[in-house]
Amino acid sequence: MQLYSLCFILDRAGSSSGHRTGRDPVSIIERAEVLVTSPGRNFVTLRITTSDGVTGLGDATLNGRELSVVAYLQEHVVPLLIGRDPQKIEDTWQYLYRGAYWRRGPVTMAAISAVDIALWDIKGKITGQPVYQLLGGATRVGALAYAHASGSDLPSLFTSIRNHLDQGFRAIRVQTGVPGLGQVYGVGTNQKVGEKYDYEPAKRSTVPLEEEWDSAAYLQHIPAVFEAVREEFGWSLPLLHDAHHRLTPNEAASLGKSLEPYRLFWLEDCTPAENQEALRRVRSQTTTPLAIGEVFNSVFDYQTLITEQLIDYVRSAVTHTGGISGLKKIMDFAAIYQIKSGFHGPTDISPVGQAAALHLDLAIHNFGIQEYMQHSAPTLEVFQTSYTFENGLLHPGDNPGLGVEYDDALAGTFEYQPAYLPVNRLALDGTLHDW
Ligand code: CS2
Ligand code: MG
Repeated sequence: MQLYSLCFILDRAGSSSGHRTGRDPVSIIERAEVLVTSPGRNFVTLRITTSDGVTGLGDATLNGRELSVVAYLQEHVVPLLIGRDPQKIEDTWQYLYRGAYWRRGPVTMAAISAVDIALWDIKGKITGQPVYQLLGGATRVGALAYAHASGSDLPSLFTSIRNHLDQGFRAIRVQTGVPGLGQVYGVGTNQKVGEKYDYEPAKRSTVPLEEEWDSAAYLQHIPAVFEAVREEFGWSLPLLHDAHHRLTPNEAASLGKSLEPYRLFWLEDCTPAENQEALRRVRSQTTTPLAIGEVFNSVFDYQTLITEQLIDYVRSAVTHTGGISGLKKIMDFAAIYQIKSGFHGPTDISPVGQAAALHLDLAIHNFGIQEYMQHSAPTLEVFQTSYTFENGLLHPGDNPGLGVEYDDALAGTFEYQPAYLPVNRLALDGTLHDW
């Protein structure tokens, strides 16, 4: 994939963005590059460079729709950034959000998120501070992480759980195959003892792969899985589960109720939540904690869920909900209703996005837990990170900014390849179902 980069050399006679708010900036945005690389999976990164040569990175990856964000950035955002004051993060956010006229949506908000994250990276470098210090400093020594454990059956699931416990994880998400069904969401290849978890649902293909589904078989199967896991691993290990949008509100209520004896840390995406009121049904039937929001991209997607306390955790990715600025506003709103964070952190959030999430995790008071799926070795060679994972806790590190560097030469050797998330069809009759 050709490296997209748009370099506007500023004409001192005037900026291309035509803004005039306040004093003339000390330095301005001089270059913005949209970088695509694919070390095992596709990533889109925005790099902003100021006239002082300070660079900031933003994660613009939208899994399976990457090139739509590339185009949005390249055609409609980068030209507006050149000449702007890189320190005016909030004004730039509002300029790109309100100025677009066509508000919200995953593509627009992924682009705005990337700009926001890159500008916080720059502000950290200019001030010599890690971003979390600029957000009010640390309110915890580290962010509790949870791992993805899975298996096609109980023995392989137990091996996967043990592998992650041996790595130091202190919270585990549990996903298994469903008897009678083929590949389903969240079940990676069965791990051998000590083997790294490997699951990339967005397979490189020109059309989405198809998986099959049967909600009745799944609802029948899952409670016994958690009974066995509690039997094997005890009651102090926080366990999470992702229903991945595949149930009706009534099915979700039934699942939440059937899992109550196993005291989950959370049940995630139990039912599609565009219809936020659907969660009233689930909430009224079960005390199993609920996490929702990884496909959301604005505070309005949460408004009923938060004000009616229909969820316990905000699942958004910092890369899909307006960046550090956007997600922090949502978390400050959620804090009023005693709702905590559970930020999205699969491998389709790049190390830049993961680092941005960790700075927020450290700074906000209403932190809950952080997803940590661990990127592949090639990915971590392209993106050199400073975040650490010790004793089950993640820390972003104390380098100025986000603490991530990007290796252009290596990134350029990994060509973009089309890749799509799967689609789901009912095993019974092929009806298209939520994946
Ligand atoms: C999943 C994601 O991590 C999760 O909770 O829901 O892995 C999701 O399937 C992917 O981010 C889709 O790209
Ligand atoms: Mg999920």
